[in-house]
Amino acid sequence: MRRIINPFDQSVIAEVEEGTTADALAAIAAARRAFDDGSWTSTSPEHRAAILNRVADLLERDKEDIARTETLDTGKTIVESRIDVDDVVAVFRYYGGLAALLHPKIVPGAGPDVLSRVDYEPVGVCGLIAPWNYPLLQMSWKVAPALLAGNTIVAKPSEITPLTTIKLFELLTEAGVPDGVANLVLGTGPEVGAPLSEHRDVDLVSFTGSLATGQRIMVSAATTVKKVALELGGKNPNIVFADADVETAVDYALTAAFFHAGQVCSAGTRLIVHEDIHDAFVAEVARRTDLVKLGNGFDDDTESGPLVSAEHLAKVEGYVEIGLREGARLVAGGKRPDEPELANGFFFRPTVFADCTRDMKLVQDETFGPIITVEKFATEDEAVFLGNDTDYGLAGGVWSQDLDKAQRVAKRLRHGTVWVNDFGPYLPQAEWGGFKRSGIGRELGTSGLHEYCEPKHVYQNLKPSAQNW
Ligand code: TXE
Repeated sequence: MRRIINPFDQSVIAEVEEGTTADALAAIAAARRAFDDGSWTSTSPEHRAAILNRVADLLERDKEDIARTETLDTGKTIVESRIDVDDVVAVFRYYGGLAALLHPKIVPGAGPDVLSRVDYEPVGVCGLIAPWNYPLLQMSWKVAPALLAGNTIVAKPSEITPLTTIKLFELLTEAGVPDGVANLVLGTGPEVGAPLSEHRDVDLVSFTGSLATGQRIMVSAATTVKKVALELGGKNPNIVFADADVETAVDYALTAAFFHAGQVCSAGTRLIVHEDIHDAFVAEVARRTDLVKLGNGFDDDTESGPLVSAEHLAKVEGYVEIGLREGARLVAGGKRPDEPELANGFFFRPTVFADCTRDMKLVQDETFGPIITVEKFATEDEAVFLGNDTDYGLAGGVWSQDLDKAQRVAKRLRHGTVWVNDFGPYLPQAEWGGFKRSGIGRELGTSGLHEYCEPKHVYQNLKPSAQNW
């Protein structure tokens, strides 16, 4: 039995029964049976799409309840949680509109006596592993395309934030997903997650989480050569040129870094500012950072909630010490808040470090907390160099009113998403994922569906003739 904690005040909001490895194996077996009996796989894509649209309806029906649960479980503000549910609805509806992409494609040009087509078959049993920062959202990015493609699934949410995933799986059942097709197992990574990457009856594992766990999953998936899709976070540059609309860029710099207390894989925590505006820009970012209102996610005036757990708070605090040791200049935050009413929560003041350099661990590591590092640049080439100076490659932003320059820089950035004069939005229709160590494969968009398909070429000779062997 695990107690699920509200990170705002450490109160117990639920107790859940966790699964063991034996439960994970039972779920894999159930998913295998449901896949192999063919009854789900042989339904039409339109049938499965209709179910996804029903799931979207049910999510809308229960939106407020789900959003409140997400805020209790993660600490994020209720506004953020409502946005998450809206986005999840949009994702189910988007995939609910893509059934036609699964129809066979007739291959032209094979000759008059040949019928050639490509079928889009499901991969099989898919293991889906999600983290704690966007529990419902990140699981939904996997569940919707996997089911549309006709796969059966075994899902494991993060052990610290399982509540909205439980709700999602109840809604899948209510929407008509048959028994054995969508299986949920709660529990820890080693107990429940590891079997999903190791077991021979799992054909694909899709994982969002840390680089270290992603690497482990890739290694264990190698034994059975299962397909692997990974989203492993980022260290995302936010580049501001001197000709940017500075007031707007400051505003977005704060949102980019402090939304959900920086616990966002695409958070813009690496601010890279042109030398001509640098000092004034940093001063304004620091001033505004000190004004960020921390509090209970349910309060209207709360701008940022707590971090998710005591362990994560300790990690973020550790990075402040690292930054100070490395010689970065602390210009805002850097500590837990003073307000006594926040003392029981895992709160950390939004933090800004100036005078940062590319060799610092603070600059290179994904802190996953509300910490901005600021570096200075002089030329466009230098901005591009710094923007790409990371092992990750998930996302980045460019601020300039010279749109030719902004597009030139966007083209040269080695990141899966680049925002110009914005930071953060994504679309269900547009691919999401990382270059370099930010991962393998893409979620969302049509690529997010094809991850879960095996294209099969069927070649039929309409006039076989003697081969004269
Ligand atoms: O991640 P883990 P943690 C980053 C972020 C954060 C760090 C650590 O920097 O500080 O990762 O977070 C499951 N086999 N991101 O420790 O361990 C685990 O139970 C299979 C970035 O929470 O990667 C959970 O469900 N599964 C990120 C999931 O993996 C295993 C979001 C993620 O946990 C497993 C979250 C194993 N051996 C953290 N071990 C992003 N990309 O957005 C653990 N898990």
